[in-house]
Amino acid sequence: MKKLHAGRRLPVILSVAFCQIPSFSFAQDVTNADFVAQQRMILNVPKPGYLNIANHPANGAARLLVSSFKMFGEDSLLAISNWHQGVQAPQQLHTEQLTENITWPNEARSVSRELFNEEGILVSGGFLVPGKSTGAITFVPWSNPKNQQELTTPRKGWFYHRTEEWDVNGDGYLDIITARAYKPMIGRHDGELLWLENPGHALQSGKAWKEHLIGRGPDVHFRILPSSPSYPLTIISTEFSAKKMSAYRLNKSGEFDYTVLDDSLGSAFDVQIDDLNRDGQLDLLVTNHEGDLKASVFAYEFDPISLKIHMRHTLLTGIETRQKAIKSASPGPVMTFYPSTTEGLTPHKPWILVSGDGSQKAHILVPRADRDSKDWQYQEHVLWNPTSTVGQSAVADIDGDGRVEIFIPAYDANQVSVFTLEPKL
Ligand SMILES: [Ca+2]
Ligand SMILES: [Ca+2]
Ligand SMILES: [Ca+2]
Repeated sequence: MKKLHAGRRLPVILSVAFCQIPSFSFAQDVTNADFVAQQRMILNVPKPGYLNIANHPANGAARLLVSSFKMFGEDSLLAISNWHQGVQAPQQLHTEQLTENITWPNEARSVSRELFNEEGILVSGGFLVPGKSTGAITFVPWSNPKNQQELTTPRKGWFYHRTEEWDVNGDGYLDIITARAYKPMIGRHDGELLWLENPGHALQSGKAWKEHLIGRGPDVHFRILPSSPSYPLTIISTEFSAKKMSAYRLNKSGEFDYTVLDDSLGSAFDVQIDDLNRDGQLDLLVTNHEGDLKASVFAYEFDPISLKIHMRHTLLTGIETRQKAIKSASPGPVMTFYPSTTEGLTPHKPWILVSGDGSQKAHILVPRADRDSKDWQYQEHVLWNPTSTVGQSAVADIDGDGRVEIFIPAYDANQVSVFTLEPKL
């Protein structure tokens, strides 16, 4: 573990367990996979908002990255390590504060070594609260996290949630695609999808990367369609303020064509791309973020070439927002995952983890008919009900024992709960 800077606050530790809490079972309708979720421990972590898993380049060992932010004072990016004995022994875990110099860190994720010629974490930051609304995209190198580099030029009141990489201009250097939002307390909101041009040889110059506007509207989340010879660079974006899901596609003249995919889903929030029903065709997995019973999780069957939507399926709706603060809404980020990495135990269709945000729960959606690609029904299970805002969760077999762990952040409760999915044999 890296030594902290002299004079810095010590890293916040740690982890008191509720080990072996009585488990509950779910997936009783899944014929080939039947699992019990065991709550293994609860880590005490200040204001955890976004979680992610990253492998440290030195030894490949998994780190749980925690983006920790609050209304006032310093925010921080934490890395929790030593998991090889950790799920049984929470007192063995180490928590390292990688940086406290990023304003309101949102998504933090490992990036391709190609981008910066060294391993590190790319952090999207900022949020609409006063004093924290001017965000940035920041690279934090594993070798020296204090030597972080901002890739964006500060722009007052604009903040970022997600990044992806793609060589947009085809010069051989991966660029960064991101979206940013402008949401003053009073006045007009705005959103921009943009790409940041990798300067190549000037990587370590410390200068911000050149910004190129792709389009107005996308403000929080997006995903790039997987590369295909059948279509050029295509970005599926959510437009939270404009209440739309849309697509931007690079055309031959280097501009981006715009297509509205759905303008009736409410305030569009997260989007992921996966083949949900395992019919061989990619689908879109999308959440909105609504304070009333419109709060939903949707799946879209679509044609990635024509970008025509064939069918929208509502996987979960009527999600109750229990958080009482102004603008509270549900759900938050969504992801697909498999409950096991062991051959023979892995179901055909992926499961879905919904971070509830204002619902104050973590919801798991299990396909009702694992082998029927025409069936879009899901059984909802509440994995955890911490009565606290639930931020972005993470899934990985973190200790490498073949059983999958699920990590859920409870923001207001200053807790991260760790579950293991046990196959019922
Ligand atoms: Ca490039
Ligand atoms: Ca499909
Ligand atoms: Ca495990």
